[in-house]
Amino acid sequence: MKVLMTGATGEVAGFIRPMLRERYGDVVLSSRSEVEDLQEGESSRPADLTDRAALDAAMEGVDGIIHLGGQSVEDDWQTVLKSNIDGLYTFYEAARGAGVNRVVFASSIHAIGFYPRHRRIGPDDPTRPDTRYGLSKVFGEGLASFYADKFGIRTLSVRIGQCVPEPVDARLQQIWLHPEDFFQLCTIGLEHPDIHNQIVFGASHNTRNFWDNEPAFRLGYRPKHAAEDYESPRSLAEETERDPVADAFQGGMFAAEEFDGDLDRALWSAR
Ligand code: 15L
Repeated sequence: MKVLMTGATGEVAGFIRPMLRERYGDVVLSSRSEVEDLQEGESSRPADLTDRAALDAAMEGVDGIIHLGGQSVEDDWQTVLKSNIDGLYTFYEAARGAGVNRVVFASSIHAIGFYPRHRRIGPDDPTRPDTRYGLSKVFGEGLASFYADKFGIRTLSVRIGQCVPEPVDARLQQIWLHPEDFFQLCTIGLEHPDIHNQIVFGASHNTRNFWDNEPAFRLGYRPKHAAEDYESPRSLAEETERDPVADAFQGGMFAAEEFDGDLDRALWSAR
């Protein structure tokens, strides 16, 4: 299987590149600029997400894509619109044109960030974006659904909590995704025969997490890492002193930024 990974110069891509090479051999890496530290088995095909011709060239001969590219945190609307709305539409059109029918879409916890921390939710609960960025991930999940039903492109959308090697604080104890576990989800998304369009949560085996990830387990996901196995250097008590809105919602500081709403009502409505 020839796999393309976008967002290839980002942090998460850096974690999974070795695993990708080992499993799939020839891997195509794409970012806005050339990937400069190419390893054996990797090639670079740069493409801006709004540049259809460059995306066409990047996707030539490709069987499956891990799409990590685009805006990965909150920003102004024009920035989010360009890469995560317009750019993602161009991306799916290019995939359709190139005959690629497998996509792993890096969605985010921020698609549901306005759920209270005490609510346990599954992928089928309504979305509750906490930022313009989170809203763009909801759009991406919608786009994936549309392209699956209309054009047969099969997507696994992974709502990543935070993908880093260690869960260094109390929030990460709940939302942490070890890069190896993320890669396991990527292989499921690229290879599992029973995927049409599916949303899962990108979390390791953290007993304190907020999510019911049953659809992922049904597809064979068996996370190997657990946040509880690590010492958390920053305690929940410390975090609790930060911001009442951040502490109330799953999205943390993303929910708190610019918050000018009614905290009690927002919590009550999601009880
Ligand atoms: C995200 O969606 C970001 O891409 C990532 O960088 C983290 O900030 C993460 O959310 C988070 O909320 O911790």
